[in-house]
Amino acid sequence: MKSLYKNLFSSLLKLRMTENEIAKKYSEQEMRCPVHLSIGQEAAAVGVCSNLELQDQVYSTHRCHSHYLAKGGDLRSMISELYGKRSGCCGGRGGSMHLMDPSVGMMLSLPIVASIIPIAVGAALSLKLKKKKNVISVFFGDAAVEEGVFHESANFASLNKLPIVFVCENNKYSCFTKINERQPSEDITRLAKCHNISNLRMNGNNLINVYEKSKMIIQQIKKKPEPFFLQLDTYRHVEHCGPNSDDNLNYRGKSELNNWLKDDPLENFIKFLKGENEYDQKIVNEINDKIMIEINSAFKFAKNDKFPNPASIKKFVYA
Ligand SMILES: Cc1ncc(C[n+]2csc(CCOP(=O)(O)OP(=O)(O)O)c2C)c(N)n1
Ligand SMILES: [Mg+2]
Repeated sequence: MKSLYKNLFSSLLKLRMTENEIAKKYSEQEMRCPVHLSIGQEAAAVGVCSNLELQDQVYSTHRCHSHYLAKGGDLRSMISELYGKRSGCCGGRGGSMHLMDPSVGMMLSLPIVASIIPIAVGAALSLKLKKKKNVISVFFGDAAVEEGVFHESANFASLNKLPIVFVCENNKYSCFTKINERQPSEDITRLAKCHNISNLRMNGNNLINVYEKSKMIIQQIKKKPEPFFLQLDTYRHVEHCGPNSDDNLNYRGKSELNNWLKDDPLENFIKFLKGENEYDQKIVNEINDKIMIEINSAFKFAKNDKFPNPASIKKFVYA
């Protein structure tokens, strides 16, 4: 297997296996932190982040597990954070919607919809003022563009030619409300166009395509700083928050659901590898085993870790 394909596959599989394990622990009521799983949407994170260097920065939302891991965030600190333990990336105070690991450029995740966008734009301004050749990548959902602050941020980034990729993961839903009940068109690039921002809409479940396109976009921004808006159409496989299916509520049509579940990023990539004659079951098994060992060790560590000292409750509270 070519080393690029091996790296992409390992990264994709690690996200899927980690999310599945979190889902399991949550279902067994061993973990109580609410989790917005990225199962089904992982190719966006892997495709974009695989083109980023250590000093490039990522900002994310409530659905941040995949961005954190794809940027190289530490797995133990993530799982400990989900268990509310002191070795967690926020000392056990943040939970699943506040994942960060600045040592690898995973700067911040915030659950208030769209609130991360102006912060990422500020970071892009900082890079530009410091004449750094790095790029910011900010991930958000289709609902975030409905907040006014998205437009102020996009306008500012465009006007000041900031080095930022706006990555909009369009999974069609804001909780239970479909995009066509909220916006006049599912083509969200129309909102980039009105701010004079170069843009592209594509299927976000085809890892190799997302990887290749974002490679070009990121290289271009590094040569000549200016924002880019990338719309990646995708689908979440489980409920908005939690490990279960909520399709008994019938807010997602049966045929839509079946079509999107078949367009699975992991299955798609395996098909791609087979088509290229690059699929090697022995290597895949090795990758799988290595990831499982890492995941088991992270969960074991997190469970044995201590909760934060109650006496430290006021630490980090700004007076
Ligand atoms: C300002 C604000 N309003 C409402 C919420 C409640 N809320 C949390 S996630 C969410 C839906 C977000 O949808 P989207 O941005 O498309 O991301 P997805 O969950 O689909 O990944 C909402 C409404 C919130 N967190 N922040
Ligand atoms: Mg959405």
